[in-house]
Amino acid sequence: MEKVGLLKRFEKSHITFFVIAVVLFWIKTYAAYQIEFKLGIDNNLQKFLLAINPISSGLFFIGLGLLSKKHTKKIMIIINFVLSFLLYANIVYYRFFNDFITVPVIMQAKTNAGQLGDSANSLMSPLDIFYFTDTLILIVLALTIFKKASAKNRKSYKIVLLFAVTVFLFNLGLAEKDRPQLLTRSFDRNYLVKYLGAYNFTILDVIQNIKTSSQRALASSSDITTVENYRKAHYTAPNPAYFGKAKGMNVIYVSLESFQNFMIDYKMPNGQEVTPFLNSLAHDGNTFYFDNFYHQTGQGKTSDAEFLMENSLYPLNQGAVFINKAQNTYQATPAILGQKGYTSAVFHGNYKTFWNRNVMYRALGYDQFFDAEYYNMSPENIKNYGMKDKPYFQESMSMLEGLKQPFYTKFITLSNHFPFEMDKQDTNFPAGDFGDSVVNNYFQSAHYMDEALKQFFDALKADGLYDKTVIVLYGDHYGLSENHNKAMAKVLGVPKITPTINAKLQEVPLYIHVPGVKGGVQHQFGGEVDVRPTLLHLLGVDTKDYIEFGSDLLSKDHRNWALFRNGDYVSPQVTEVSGKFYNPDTGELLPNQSAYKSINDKISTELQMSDAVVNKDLLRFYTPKGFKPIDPNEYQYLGPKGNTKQPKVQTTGAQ
Ligand code: GP9
Ligand code: MN
Repeated sequence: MEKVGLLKRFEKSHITFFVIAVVLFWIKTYAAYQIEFKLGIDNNLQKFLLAINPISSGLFFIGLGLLSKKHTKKIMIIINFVLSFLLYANIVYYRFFNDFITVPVIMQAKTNAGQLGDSANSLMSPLDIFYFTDTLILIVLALTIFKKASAKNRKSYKIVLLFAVTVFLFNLGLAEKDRPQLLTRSFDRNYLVKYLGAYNFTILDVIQNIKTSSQRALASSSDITTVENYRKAHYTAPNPAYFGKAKGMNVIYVSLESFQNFMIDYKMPNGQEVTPFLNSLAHDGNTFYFDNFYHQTGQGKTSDAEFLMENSLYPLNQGAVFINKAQNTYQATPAILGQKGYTSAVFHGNYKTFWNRNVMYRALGYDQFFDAEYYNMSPENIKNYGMKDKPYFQESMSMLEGLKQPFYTKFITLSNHFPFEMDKQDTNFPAGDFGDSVVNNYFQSAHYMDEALKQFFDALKADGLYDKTVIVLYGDHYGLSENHNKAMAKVLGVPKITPTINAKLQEVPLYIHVPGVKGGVQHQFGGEVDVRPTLLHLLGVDTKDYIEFGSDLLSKDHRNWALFRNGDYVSPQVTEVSGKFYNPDTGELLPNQSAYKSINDKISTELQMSDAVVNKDLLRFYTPKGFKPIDPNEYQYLGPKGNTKQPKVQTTGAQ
């Protein structure tokens, strides 16, 4: 009898409810880790850490309910729901970006709100209700078995807190053992989640963001001197054979949405080329085509690529520069060329607030921004994020022709965007058959983009612009994330995607067409950061006085490597992935790993220098010779009725 009574009392205590809540939360989180995230678990210690890392968060947060005598269960359920929501948001985000949500990403969500809807829907499934089952079970338990349970005392939270901290320190200690400097060298969010868990990651992220915003406040003009010295030591002098060869010409940049280099010359099983136009351009001998060129974007995707190309600075480790650092001082290409008589404009079939472009373009010095408001956004003309590439280029022509020459322009395509679905009437190209609908679709949308580009080139030839314009085409970032590696192995005809193949999949094509200049296939390694000095040198603008991190791809002294924003590295001899060095040709680990440690130092310094410029807003302390600092307030994009460079007007500020 007594035993049964004890059991009954035990069952009905809040502590039991709490323990059940933590255990369910733990199981759910661990299941999510296994099902949703590819964290690269290498050894038993990592397996163990992954299994225990949700415990401290569960104890700490759900335990907060114990502080209230009256509403213990209610608070625990609410906290459980909030944590479940955070986990689920990370899951949906990861399904697309292969990455975790950070504070700046949340800021972005505000800016991009409403337009991400379609992508998000395609990433969710009814089965996802599983990630909320623990919350549902707790609600049922609270209303039934534990209905009458009442709290005994509040002291229990102190014990729980002590327990949570101990578990966390134990967890951190083991993690640091496996990965020294885990917290300081946080280039890769996967590592933090793998070792410390998705929830602790968010806490660390919040702390880190508070730290970065204080960096700007604490920076002073002396900070730029270190960067200036670094820059001087790494300046690559132009190649006299190309310097000024495009002087006075117009410039057209085309951002090829999600377009990866493996597509060039790729043939479908029936022998059909996917991108015949881009293939012919790669081999026409009159265009520079770079076949070892890498994207270096982070969470800011398209906008990060834009940032790299026009500033020759690296984007941020977290969030988009376009969103978080749009108030900084820049010395970007549109501003530089603007002071040399160029008119600058962007053409994009999406609304101007996306990626905070309308604010950032002012800081970059763009005279005009032809956004969705200038296009016929009828239902048959739009898909995904905006205008389909064919009507987009077609409608852009009259606006382009209306610009005062010489012009510096950027076209941002959209059709080849995840999930790469096409309207039936827009394609008769066969989809792939690789057992993954996203990968299968990719071939159709890339083919469509290729046709649109051909049409654009034909239009430029027809109106005579082609012969006086430098045209730069670049893939902005990968389109098929690691989540599709199984199908990608089939696409590439390899048994599996190894770390070196995966690094190679980050290649995007770069083309530079200069009228009257012989081009050809270029094998040197480089990345998006290198394009600005290459272009400015072609236009006859020396870059010596600019704070930039790229190296002219056509220079004889071009450095032959590229780094990725997560700290990985590629060169003809070495591929570094997550701190391990591989032979790029065989994919095997290189013997004597420690011999390559200097690569790590080289890339860390380079990223730190660039990050200092961006995070501390250092360009406000530096003006290159011959450059006049621009005032973003002088640029406004008022839509089709009043879009022009304006005298000082009130700014709205998007943040
Ligand atoms: C949206 C377009 C796509 O305007 O640039 O952005 P992405 O999702 O590729 O960054
Ligand atoms: Mn993009």
